[in-house]
Amino acid sequence: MKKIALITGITGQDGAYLTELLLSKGYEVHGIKRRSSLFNTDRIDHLYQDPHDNDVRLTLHYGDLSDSTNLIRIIQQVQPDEIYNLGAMSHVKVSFDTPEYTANADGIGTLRLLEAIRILGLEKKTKIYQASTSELYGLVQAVPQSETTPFYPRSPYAVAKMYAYWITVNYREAYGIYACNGILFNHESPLRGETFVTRKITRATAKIAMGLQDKLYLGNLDAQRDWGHAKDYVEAMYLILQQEKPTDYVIATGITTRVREFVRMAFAEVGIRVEFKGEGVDEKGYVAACESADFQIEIGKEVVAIDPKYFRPTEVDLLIGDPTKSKTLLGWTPKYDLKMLVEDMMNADVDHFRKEKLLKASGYAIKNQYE
Ligand code: NDP
Ligand code: GDR
Repeated sequence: MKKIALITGITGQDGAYLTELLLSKGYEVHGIKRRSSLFNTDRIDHLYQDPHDNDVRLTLHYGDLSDSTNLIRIIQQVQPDEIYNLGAMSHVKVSFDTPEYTANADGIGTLRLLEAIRILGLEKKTKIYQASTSELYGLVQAVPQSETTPFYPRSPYAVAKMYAYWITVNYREAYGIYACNGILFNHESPLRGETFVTRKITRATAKIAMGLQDKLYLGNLDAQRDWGHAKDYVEAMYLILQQEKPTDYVIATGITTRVREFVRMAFAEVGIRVEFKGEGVDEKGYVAACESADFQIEIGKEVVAIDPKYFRPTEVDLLIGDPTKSKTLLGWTPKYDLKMLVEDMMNADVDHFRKEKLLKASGYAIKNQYE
């Protein structure tokens, strides 16, 4: 029998990779997408199937995590074997600007799904995966962070996700629902949202190398993150729902890297060596050498600068995960290391901006985007 999965957040980075994975495993996939004034399905357009065709295995439904009636109706109609709750206002900095909305979508949204399972009497049929996060660890208590490390959330996003984490555990214990938290550390890819730091860096690096942008403005260069590739991480989500017993897992690489090092690695991909002058809010990164014949930028040019607007009211300084449990119980190991991740992202962005440069040279304007 073909399994049926329902994915919230299907239009996001992880939603796209997970959809691809589940379709490749023969699943029928349903996704919840928000109504938007523009098309917002770029990441899954290559998987689109005309709903009028026979044997359609990918179906999108309009919906929102803030609307329980809509969630109940979709779940009743779809009767999923597995729900992957990836939908969220996922930007930590933006959550300080929209704390109430974040609590509603990221916290209560999870409750709405769990209640829908209960209301529809699907406790024994429908498994649910909750997209929990390393942001729960927040202010460092101990490293590396594992399933037993205490939480100390440091943003409205993390506090909302903390509610979602515990309500998932509670519904598992109270009602016997197969409900699991994947505590995923940062994972990136060429599909990563443009305002997260890694993608912001790879896009800007490609543009600077191409002469399309002057400088990259960043916030805290000293934050340390345990970065993996989203393709590896969606494999873990799938595995988490295939086990005999439901439980919670840390998914991480076990290696941490500073933001400034990610900057160096990205520029190195286009043959540009960046060195940083000084420390703190005035810090600047200048081109120490330009080794690439393709991308010639002036030596000594400042390519990175700090803009304090990117600092957060409370920061998470250090994340480094301990993936022992997932390696042992799920047999999960990532295929990508950080170097491969940076290469993958840089290749995609260089390719993209090469085309944009051609368009610009032919007189077409390039879009401005907010970061
Ligand atoms: P994205 O920001 O790329 O995608 C978020 C998705 O959620 C989008 O499809 C978005 O829709 C949707 N969404 C936002 N608000 C709502 C809402 N109110 N109702 C329904 N859908 C909504 O995130 P990622 O793919 O990177 O992350 C997936 C999940 O994993 C998120 O929950 C995130 O918090 C969590 N997470 C991510 C990590 C990472 O490093 N990527 C690490 C740990 C956890 P739209 O396209 O319309 O905006
Ligand atoms: P994070 O990711 O907050 O860890 O949340 P993000 O890439 O936004 O920030 C990582 C670190 O980089 C620092 N930083 C900047 N960040 C952004 N976005 N823009 C900048 O200009 C900049 N300069 C420095 C940040 O201060 C931070 O320390 C991500 C999201 O995907 C969450 O949804 C997820 O739960 C966690 O990862 C795990």
